[in-house]
Amino acid sequence: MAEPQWDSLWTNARIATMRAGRYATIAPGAVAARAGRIAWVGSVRELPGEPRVLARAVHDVVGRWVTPGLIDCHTHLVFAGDRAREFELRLQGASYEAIARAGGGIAATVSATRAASDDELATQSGRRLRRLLDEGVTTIEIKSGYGLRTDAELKSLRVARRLGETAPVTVRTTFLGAHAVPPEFNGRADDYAAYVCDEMLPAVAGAGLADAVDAFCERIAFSPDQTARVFERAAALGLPVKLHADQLSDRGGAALAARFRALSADHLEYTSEAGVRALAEAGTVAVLLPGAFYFLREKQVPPVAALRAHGVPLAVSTDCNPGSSPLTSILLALNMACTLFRLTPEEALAGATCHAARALGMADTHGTIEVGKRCDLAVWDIDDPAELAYAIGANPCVAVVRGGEYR
Ligand code: DI6
Ligand code: FE
Repeated sequence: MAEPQWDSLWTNARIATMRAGRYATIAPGAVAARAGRIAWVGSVRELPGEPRVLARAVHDVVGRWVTPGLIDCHTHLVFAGDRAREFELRLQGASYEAIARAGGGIAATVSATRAASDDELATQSGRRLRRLLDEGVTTIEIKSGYGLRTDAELKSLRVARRLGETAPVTVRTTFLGAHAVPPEFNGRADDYAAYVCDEMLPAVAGAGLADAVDAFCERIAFSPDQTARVFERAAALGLPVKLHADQLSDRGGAALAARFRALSADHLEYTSEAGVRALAEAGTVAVLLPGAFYFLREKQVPPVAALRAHGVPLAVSTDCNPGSSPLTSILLALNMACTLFRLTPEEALAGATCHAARALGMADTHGTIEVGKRCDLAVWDIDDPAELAYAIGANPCVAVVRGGEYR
């Protein structure tokens, strides 16, 4: 008898392929994997033979929903300590910006992260990662930005890479040296930006530890000029860029990101119509982060209707970080994207699959269930895919397939 052509076959599934950002459902459907990639997807009726003859392993998912593995495309997952105390202060009236100006906020996480060993950092961050993986996440982006010194930034990126080797998840790393001005550079943001460009960026690129470069363009962080300098250096080193843009005020961040053909512009609460148009022209993905909006009790929502009207792809992510979004649930992020930003459940799911892949420059290989893509799948005990964004605090994920295998 001939060798089976596929390694594994999942059959009797209801498949939300998320092709072109739509559910694009196939039911009853089947999906097959060979060498970690999707080798076949289609209706059960069209399978080219008997399942047992076609694949070495056959999994009957008995009508469960199957989606692409979820992609969390914007996280600051690697940090030490927590900021629960700061949460207390904020509830007694202090604002996020006031706490940051008083040396708390990001600076507090920076001291804890600098002091932690690689192992400590990996243990603390691994706990957060586990919670995301339990909800069907198969790819995650992890930013540095709590080291703000060459050694500590390298350590954070090293730990992020290591999490991708020790846990069943694909990790994309982003260097966010321009996240905040560290205490040693107080009042000297220009000097620190130069240090990021001249010393940290070449060291990080030289060590091959970053897949992209990000910056926080904001009144309490870096100006558009400083950000542009970081981006010019990133481009010279051949690294794509992303930007924390217009989160707390309109600094023209979206247009700046577009000028550098950024993979994504993230937050965007204060982005103007002109900024939206620039994103559309550049093909830059808008990453919406409702967890930060919620946790900081922001009032201005991102211009979702304009982004939609201009055809800007919308991604959704946790922004997992200790200060503004201590969120380790991608499903809750989907819910918030709908309740707070008025995305549809279909748009929200596309935001954590298809469009999230594009925000990481991985659209050719990840984010949809299509032949040739990596076989990363999540299996759900739900009756309708809208439930993923609808339910609050439920985790209907019953199995995860990573690179064609249950892991
Ligand atoms: N925007 C944010 O909301 C986070 N970083 C950023 O650039 C906040 C990070 C923190 O407060 O620790
Ligand atoms: Fe962020």
